[in-house]
Amino acid sequence: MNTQHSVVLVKPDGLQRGLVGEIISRFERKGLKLVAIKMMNLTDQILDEWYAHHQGKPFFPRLKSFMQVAPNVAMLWEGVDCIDTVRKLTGVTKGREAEAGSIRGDFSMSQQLNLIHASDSAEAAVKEEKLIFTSDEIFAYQKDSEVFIYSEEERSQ
Ligand code: 3AN
Repeated sequence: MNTQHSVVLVKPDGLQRGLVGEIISRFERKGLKLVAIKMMNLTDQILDEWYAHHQGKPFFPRLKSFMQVAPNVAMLWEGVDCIDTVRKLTGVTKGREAEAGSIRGDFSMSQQLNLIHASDSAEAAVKEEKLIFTSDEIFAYQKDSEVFIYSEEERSQ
C-alpha cells in the first residue's frame, strides 16, 4: 500500500483543555493508523528547526515560549494520502476561521492557540519525524481493520 506518515502534535493548549483523547479519536475513527505516540517537552533546538519558516516573524518568540509551557503529545499517523487527510481534519491555521467539523473549527478560537500541529508537506513530515521520533519508537504492525478501510485495489497499489 502506498502510504505516507504525518506528524501530529497536540500542543500545550490541547493538553490543558483535555482534548488529547478527542483529537486521537478523530484520526482513529477516520481510519488512519497510529504508529508512534509519546509525550515530550520541546527543546529550543527542536523548535528552531520545527518553525524555521517563522524565524524572524514578530510572533516567533511568543510562539516558541507558548510551545514550552507544557508538554506536547506527539503522534505519527499512517495512511494513504495521510498528510492531506490529516490537514483536512485539522482545519486552517486560524481557529475561528476553520471549517466546522474540523478539529480547529470545532474547538479553537485562536491563531496561536490552535490546539494541534500537523505536517503540511511530504518534506515537512520527513523532517519532523526525524526531529521527534527514533526508529525504535515507530511501530510496524498489521492493522486488521484495514480490509474494511481500503478497497482491495487501494491496498494493492
Ligand atoms: P499550521 O499550524 O496551520 O501549519 P503555520 O505553520 O503557519 O500553521 O503556523 C505554525 C504555528 O504558528 C501555528 N499553529 C500557530 O500556533 C502559530 N502562528 C502562525 N501564525 C501566527 C500568527 N500570525 N500569530 C501567532 N501565532 C501564529
